[in-house]
Amino acid sequence: MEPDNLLVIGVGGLGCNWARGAHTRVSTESDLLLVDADINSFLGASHAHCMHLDPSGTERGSAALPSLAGHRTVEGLEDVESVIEASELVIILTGLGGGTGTGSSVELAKAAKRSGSLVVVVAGLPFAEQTFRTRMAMDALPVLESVSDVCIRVSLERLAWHARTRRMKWSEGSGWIEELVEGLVSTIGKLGKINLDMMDLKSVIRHEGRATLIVASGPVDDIGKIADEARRSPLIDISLDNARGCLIQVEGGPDMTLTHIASITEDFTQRFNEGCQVILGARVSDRLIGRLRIIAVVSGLD
Ligand SMILES: Nc1nc2c(ncn2[C@@H]2O[C@H](COP(=O)(O)OP(=O)(O)OP(=O)(O)O)[C@@H](O)[C@H]2O)c(=O)[nH]1
Ligand SMILES: [Mg+2]
Repeated sequence: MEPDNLLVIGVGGLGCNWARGAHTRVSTESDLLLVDADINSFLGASHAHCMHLDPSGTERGSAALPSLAGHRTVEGLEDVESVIEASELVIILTGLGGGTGTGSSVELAKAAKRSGSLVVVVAGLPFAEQTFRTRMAMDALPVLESVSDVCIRVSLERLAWHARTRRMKWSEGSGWIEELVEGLVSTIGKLGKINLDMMDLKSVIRHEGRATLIVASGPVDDIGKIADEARRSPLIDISLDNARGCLIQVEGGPDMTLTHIASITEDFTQRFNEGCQVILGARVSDRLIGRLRIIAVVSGLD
């Protein structure tokens, strides 16, 4: 796949933060589009395509008005159409509950779908005490899910918890959002030992039910622990038991063997549905000597 066939889009303040951080890991194999009404979201990202939703330049957001943001997005689509149309896979990162992310991400997902792209959305869900924002997010989710191929819900609560244990910032993705995007792009965008492609991803996500993405890593001599971490890693409360589809990419250093690949896959998928469709890929990366990393799309969840 050509590099510019992969596009990372950040929408709204939080989404742009996440996208800027995640894109630094995949800048050679994907393009970046930032969408916000607040020009501060574009600072330091001169390499990015930017869609400024407030042409008059006086506002800092969409004043918690998703419909306004949605409307402005549709009006501005023409300027970014060529970037979206060139992409086979579009990854949209956003935090729901504000005006821009909530309203604009739906229109961007629709545009990407119309141009035939596969659309993966990573949607942050507000903290529990943010009741108004949570209500707004919950209203938007079904729409977002209906216009995307995979919609991954990320609880900001859990992300913040992960951030504390990793000494990182949830607003910058806790390290986890970056890993997720890097995993997706490297799974789909690069040649591996056993190559996976877009058709494999499409085939896995067609299973009915919810889908989620998993990233976990650890030393190659403790496969059980990596599989365990993987099963616990979803950032939203959802059980993987009985999953009906799974695309799994195992990455390791040059010391990785086929036995490693087989045992981690077996361990990770042991509680999945008996008839679960498992598609396996593997990739060698010099940076991972002595370690294994798995990235999985798990679908058909109850
Ligand atoms: N507690 C807390 N939550 C935040 C903060 N910033 C963002 N969030 C959460 O992230 C969600 C998305 O926020 P933003 O990305 O800033 O919103 P936006 O899409 O830019 O929307 P507008 O600014 O209203 O146009 C919110 O609904 C909150 O749940 C923050 O500073 N503190
Ligand atoms: Mg904002």
